[in-house]
Amino acid sequence: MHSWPAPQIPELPGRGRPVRVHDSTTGGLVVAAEGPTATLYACGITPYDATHIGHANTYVAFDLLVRAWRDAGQRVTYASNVTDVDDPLLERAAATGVDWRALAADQIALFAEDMTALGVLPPDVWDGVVERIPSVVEAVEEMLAAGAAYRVPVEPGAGGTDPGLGDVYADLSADPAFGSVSRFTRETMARLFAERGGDPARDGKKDPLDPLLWRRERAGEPAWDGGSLGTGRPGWHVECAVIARDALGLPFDVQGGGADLLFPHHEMSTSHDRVLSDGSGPRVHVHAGLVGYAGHKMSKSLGNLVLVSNLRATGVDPMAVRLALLAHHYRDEWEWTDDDLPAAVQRLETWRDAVSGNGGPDATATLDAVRAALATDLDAPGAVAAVDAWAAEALRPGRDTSGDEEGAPGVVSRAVNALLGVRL
Ligand code: 5CA
Ligand code: ZN
Repeated sequence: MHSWPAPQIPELPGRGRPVRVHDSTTGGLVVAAEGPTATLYACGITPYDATHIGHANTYVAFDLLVRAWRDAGQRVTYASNVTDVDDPLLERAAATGVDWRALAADQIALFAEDMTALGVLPPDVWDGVVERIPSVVEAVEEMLAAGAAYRVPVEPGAGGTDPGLGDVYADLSADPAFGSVSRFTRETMARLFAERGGDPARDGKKDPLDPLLWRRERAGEPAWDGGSLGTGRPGWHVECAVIARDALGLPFDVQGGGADLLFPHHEMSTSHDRVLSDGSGPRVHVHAGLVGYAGHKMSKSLGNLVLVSNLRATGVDPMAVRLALLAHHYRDEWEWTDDDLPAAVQRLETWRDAVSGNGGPDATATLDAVRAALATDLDAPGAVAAVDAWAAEALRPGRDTSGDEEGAPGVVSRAVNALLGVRL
């Protein structure tokens, strides 16, 4: 798929330092990518509803990572997907009487508009699941051949003209490292698997946690040629495993998403990565905290949404939306309130005021503080505080301006743009 247009990233003096992030597996800070190149796979949207503040928060978090890597001189490849065929999309399309492809296309276009407005860098590789089906089929065939997957009979009427082939599930017992990403107990895994799209009660599975790899054709559902698997469509986790592997190779540096993806999604996709390779997967797992609204996690299925497109439609400056997100650390769980936006609008105005002057206080320490904050687990609030302090000094009435640097406002403005993605 074509991703959205890339914003310009201004040049900055000097260079950022190596970026460390919190690894969900170990709970510690680790260097996100060693060496001259850096690779990221951040899970993309399921396009059945519009981008809400929670999604935006997660994509802005990974955008900060890409920007910090680039500032540190690393060559970045960022890959993402769109889950453009999945149960919630098909259900929403059926419920609203829209063709599922049209619903997906509309929501993907709206997402791209929202990301463009928020100054989020586009992925270098942006693959829809429906574009990668032959590759997923090959991977599932490979897992079957390796004894890491098995077929489960389908109910009468399912399976098109070839009902005997059955659905295909991963055999988790073939992967001794299963569980090593989340390190959750079996009990927690069982609860989350049931809550987050798994089918623990499906008859014929060896282990209730075994995830679906290939779902045979069902009446009223789209299906693709699956070669020796028979007609059907891919399971969720294997899609991301294959898209990431095809785009980045294995191992790659960071696999990311919102905290709801740690288990089962990233546990399962990493298990598939291992089985499909020599045991490699993502080196680091990074998860953004879930944003809530009105007492619950903001979610398309609950409907408690603050939509980026609605905010834009009411004339809100998208840079203020972005600043509202940056006021929270990406790993925090927080709730969007009516105060978030006015505070960000005020800050944006102050910053714009402060950089509009001819000359200002020296910006070297500010640039360094912004870089240091972002290199330490993408601490956007720390970076924002450093800019706040410079702006407050620049605007302080009666301050001594004799030592002002002519280029300082430009340096701050470019740093805010390049590193925080906020255009002043
Ligand atoms: N298509 C899958 C991933 S392969 C998916 O989870 N799609 S999604 O549209 O539901 O979410 C897109 C991204 O936003 C995911 O990284 C998800 O973890 C994140 N996300 C969803 N809800 C929230 C929320 N309330 N707060 C923060 N991030 C969220
Ligand atoms: Zn994913």
